[in-house]
Order: sequence, then structure tokens, then C-alpha cells
Amino acid sequence: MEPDRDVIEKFVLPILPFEKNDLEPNISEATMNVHFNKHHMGYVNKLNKALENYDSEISSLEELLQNISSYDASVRNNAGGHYNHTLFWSILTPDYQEPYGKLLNQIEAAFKPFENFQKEFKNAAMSHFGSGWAWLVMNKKGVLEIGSTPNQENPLMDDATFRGYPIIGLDMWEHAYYLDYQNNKAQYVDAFWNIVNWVEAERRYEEALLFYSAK
Ligand code: MN3
Repeated sequence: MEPDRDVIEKFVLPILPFEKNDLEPNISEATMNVHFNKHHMGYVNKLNKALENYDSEISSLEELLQNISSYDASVRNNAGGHYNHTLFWSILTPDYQEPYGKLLNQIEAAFKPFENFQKEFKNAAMSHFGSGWAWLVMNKKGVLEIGSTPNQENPLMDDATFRGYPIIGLDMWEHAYYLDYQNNKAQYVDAFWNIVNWVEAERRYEEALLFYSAK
């Protein structure tokens, strides 16, 4: 018997795990309003529209990303946009947290000390030219890596320029920071550490281990 397979009819916006003014002063309510209600909503709507041209059954966004090379640019951009932003909101929190657990151990093993990890992540974010994302991923060898991707490319995509299972992602599009920081990208990246949800990052680390052990 075929196992039951959920099929996604329409992608929808996630529920934000905080209020839109909760991240102030690191990210303002004005930025959240535009970023979530306009930009993210736009990716969801355009993704649903773009998928009307296909009759493939999709059971998860992760699965779609892993087969993205068989779709057109509109599916690629908007599926990436939807996943990237959903991940981004989930790893933000108004309640300051310190990194801990297995993820912290692995970060220290790969980049020690922790401050060096922050420095390398900042370098990746700052040196990325144009719109894109900075990432901490687990690669297929189970090792943590820092990198960046252009536009809405996601490291799970089968044709991504930087691949891995994303654990933390930082939006480096101007719409993410310009209202609050204008051209001062460095300040925006520094403020990110005030609002990282390390509980969720740790959960994603565990998820990454499962992702590769299932392959
Ligand atoms: Mn964005």
C-alpha cells in the first residue's frame, strides 16, 4: 500500500512567533509590516500562481527546493523567498538568548571561539554583493559552514551555488534593513545577534542531522 502523502494545495504565510513591534529597536515595526505583509506575502502569492503551470504534487517546501532545477525561474525565486523568510522569522526572538547545546559545541569546533564565528558570519553577510542571504548550514559531511547565496537562492536547492541544510539565515536584501539602518549594513548584522532564537537554531541543527541520516 502506498503511504499517505499530504499534498500542499496552496502555500500560506506562516504565523509570526512574535508581534511585529517586539523586535524593536533591532528591527522596527515599520520594517516588519512591509517585510512580512508585502514582501513575504508577495512570494507566497507568486509561488502559488507560478505552480499553476505544473501538475506536480508537492508535499513540502523542502522537497520542492530539492527538485527546483526542474521548475522555472518564477517557482525558483518565489519558493526560495517563501522558505527563506519563513526560516528567518522562526529564528528571531524578542527575548535575548545565548547559544547553547550541541549547536554551540559544533560552532566552537568549526570556528572557535564563538566570537570568531560571529566575525566570519558578518564577513559573509557584508561581502555578499547585491541582494541575498548569509547562512550557517550543515553540509553533507555533517560539518557547519558559513556562506551566502544570491537573491532568493536557498542552500537546499539542488542547483544552489552554496549547499547545505540551513540552520541560520540572515536576509541581506535592502528591504530587510534600509528603513532602520539605511546603508549601515554592519549595524544591522550586529543587531541580529540580539534577536537570534538559539532554541530554534538548536532544533534546526537536530533537524539537519535527521535530514542527512535519512539520505
Ligand atoms: Mn526579505
